[in-house]
Amino acid sequence: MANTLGYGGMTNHLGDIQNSKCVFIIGANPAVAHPVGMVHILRAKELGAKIISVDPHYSRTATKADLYARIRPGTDIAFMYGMIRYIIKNNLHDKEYIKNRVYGFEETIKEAEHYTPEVVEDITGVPAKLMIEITETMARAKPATLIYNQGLTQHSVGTGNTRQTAILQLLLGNLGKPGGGCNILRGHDNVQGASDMSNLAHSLPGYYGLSEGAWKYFCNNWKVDYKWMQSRFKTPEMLHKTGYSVATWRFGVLEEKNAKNNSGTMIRGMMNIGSGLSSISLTDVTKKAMEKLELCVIVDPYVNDMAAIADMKNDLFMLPAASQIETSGTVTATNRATQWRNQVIEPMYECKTDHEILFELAKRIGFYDEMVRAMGDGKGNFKWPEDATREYTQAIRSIGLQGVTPERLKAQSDNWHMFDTKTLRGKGPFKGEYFGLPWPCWSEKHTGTPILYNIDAPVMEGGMGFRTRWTPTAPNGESLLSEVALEGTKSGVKGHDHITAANIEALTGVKLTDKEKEIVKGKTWSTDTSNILVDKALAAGLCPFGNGKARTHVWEWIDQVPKHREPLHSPRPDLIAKYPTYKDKENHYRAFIQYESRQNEKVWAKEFPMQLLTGRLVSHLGTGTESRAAIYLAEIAPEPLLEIHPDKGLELGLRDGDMVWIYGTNGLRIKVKSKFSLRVGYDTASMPYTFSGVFQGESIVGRYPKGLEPYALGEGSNTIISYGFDIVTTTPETKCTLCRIEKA
Ligand SMILES: Nc1nc2c(c(=O)[nH]1)N[C@H]1C(S)=C(S)[C@@H](COP(=O)(O)OP(=O)(O)OC[C@H]3O[C@@H](n4cnc5c(=O)[nH]c(N)nc54)[C@H](O)[C@@H]3O)O[C@H]1N2
Ligand SMILES: Nc1nc2c(c(=O)[nH]1)N[C@H]1C(S)=C(S)[C@@H](COP(=O)(O)OP(=O)(O)OC[C@H]3O[C@@H](n4cnc5c(=O)[nH]c(N)nc54)[C@H](O)[C@@H]3O)O[C@H]1N2
Ligand SMILES: [Mo]
Repeated sequence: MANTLGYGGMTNHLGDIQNSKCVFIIGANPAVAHPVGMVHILRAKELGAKIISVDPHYSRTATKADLYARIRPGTDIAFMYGMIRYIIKNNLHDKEYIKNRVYGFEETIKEAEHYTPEVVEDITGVPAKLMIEITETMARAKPATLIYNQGLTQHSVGTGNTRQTAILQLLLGNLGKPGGGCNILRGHDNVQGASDMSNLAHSLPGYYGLSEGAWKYFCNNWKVDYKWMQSRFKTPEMLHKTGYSVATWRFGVLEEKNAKNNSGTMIRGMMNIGSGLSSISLTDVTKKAMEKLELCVIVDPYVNDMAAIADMKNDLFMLPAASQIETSGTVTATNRATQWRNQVIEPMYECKTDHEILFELAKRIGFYDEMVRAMGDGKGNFKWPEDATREYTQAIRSIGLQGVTPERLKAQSDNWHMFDTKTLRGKGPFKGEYFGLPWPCWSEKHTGTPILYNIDAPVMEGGMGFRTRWTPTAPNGESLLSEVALEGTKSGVKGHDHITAANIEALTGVKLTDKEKEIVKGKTWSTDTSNILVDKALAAGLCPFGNGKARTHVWEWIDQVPKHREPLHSPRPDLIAKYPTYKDKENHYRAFIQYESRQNEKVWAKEFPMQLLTGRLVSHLGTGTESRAAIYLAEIAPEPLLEIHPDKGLELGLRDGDMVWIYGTNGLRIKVKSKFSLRVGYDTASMPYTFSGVFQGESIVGRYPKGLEPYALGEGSNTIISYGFDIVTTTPETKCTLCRIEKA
């Protein structure tokens, strides 16, 4: 899911949570989704930390919390503004930290002024007294950590939510501190690696963006001609345009009006590698789009559920992919740490690894030579995956991967026992290294960075300020450079801009030789592949990307500070006028995406009075394609259950366990078994999203190839999840769905 804007993952790491005095969990359920990570949270609790859970669902995590607030879905920005306002009014903020390291707080304070405890209670449904108790507990604990996940991101305001968490932690001076930070517990195995490598539609690898400079930099690394690269696209401008996302491609198949964003063409073919497809909201739209395609190729070790749902004729090909135990290479964890994974068995039967399939595809299309040119001898003789690892780590300097070599990773992964699980510090031969060399790892001598933005550590041990990624000065003339130096800085420099060939001598006080000058001419720390600029900066105790202030006011964005906006399908129509959603977006990942036109289409809550939550089960993963095919896991959770409050259930004429129809705002319905539960509020129901095999009440199990039917079958919630997408990333607004429930 493309919800990463530059830095994703954890600022700190799981073991470090044990240093926390308060663990504030908002929109995450680690007891279910990160059971191993949860152990660290429980250890922190044993050591005296207070646990807080803010969640519309009384989750398994919430059962371990000292304080639990049942929040209305989609109102977290308002809730955190309530906290921010209270913190300011009661002088609980870290003034010194803000003065030294943060830009734009006045704007935050101005916006927060509106969110009195009463206003917050009205919007969020959380009693004012409880919000205040939570804020007091969080603000007085030093340090406090903040954990979030999909409860915050799958919203039209998802990006605003995630910004708001960082703003709250900046206000309390908790970012860049052991036991503090914003810790996003990420999803799949290697999802951090996938976003660093940029399986994303809006950037080249390493968050370099799509500018001409970025393309030229990568073409240089890949040893291909920039003009040749341009020639691969319909027009040269298309190099710089954000592509379709996993959520929007369907509109590129179905809606003619989007062709103008896509060089005048409609999408006619699709190759899907490792996405469940039914994981995206509006399953019927995906189905229609697939049925219209002229060619559809699915690369998957299992029968992808969408292949069974869509009614395709002779135009669907399923290529059996090898699983991850049949291949080797790097995987990057939620804390930016990379591990080397060894192949356990050879690919079985006729399946092939993903990279083999991609190489074969490149050969058929005719760019295999260019694809492998930067590996090994450049003539097609290379060692997989070591040379591929070298290629990407040496190119991705923006997040400091250049110190992450296959040799270091292999040695570490073979010697896990030589690392401390709480601090990640190595022992014996690994003294001076953190496990997984969490990025940035600026050189082969660098330790890796266990905690981002920590100015109390020297740069060679992972110290850094905030990035100066934008400009050194704000439009109002205020400096965006930090007012405090990084520990161990030699030249007396406090805040400074990112390191370039032009400023290196002035900032470090070191003279470059003529030869060095020639090599780094026109380069910056992130484009100088000789690492001269980075090495000189490190030697002077400076962080290559600068030492800036965190920016809470983003002057070029629609929401310059986060704003509460009612979900597209709001259960509180009375609040829409006051907190309306965004204007419709003409070209959002190449598709026309509705916001206000959808919100105002009708009073949705009249016809669809219930909110539907969807989330995870311990025994199934994602769409459940893999886990529902495992007989023992299927036995634990054989079908989806809809949790519904007993009062609501009785009002609807249900008895516990009755089958119900759930009607969605898209005109579709699904049939599931009810389960009376006090985990949900009176107006909210909850179900897992991890099922397939039943579509709108009908079994589709006969559509799977014989012998390959999943054991656990049931309706997928995304058939009826409401329309809606994040304003920046197009992540579906699955966490704010309205529905109507009736006895079946
Ligand atoms: N067993 C298992 N583990 C998994 C996965 C799996 O499928 N199965 N999937 C992995 C993946 S890909 C991911 S991304 C992670 C996801 O991990 P999580 O995000 O922790 O899991 P979710 O169940 O999606 O949602 C978390 C919580 O957010 C709450 N929530 C919903 N809406 C809101 C809201 O508006 N505000 C607030 N404050 N809370 C809200 C839900 O009630 C739920 O308790 O899990 C990973 N781990
Ligand atoms: N309603 C609702 N919808 C959601 C969510 C929610 O909370 N609520 N959560 C969202 C989130 S956070 C996520 S991450 C998505 C998850 O959605 P997906 O990523 O679509 O879910 P998975 O089931 O993990 O699908 C992965 C697919 O890859 C295949 N696969 C596994 N290993 C390999 C491999 O090595 N190679 C290849 N080629 N294929 C492989 C699997 O068999 C499966 O078909 O769902 C999203 N959708
Ligand atoms: Mo995810």
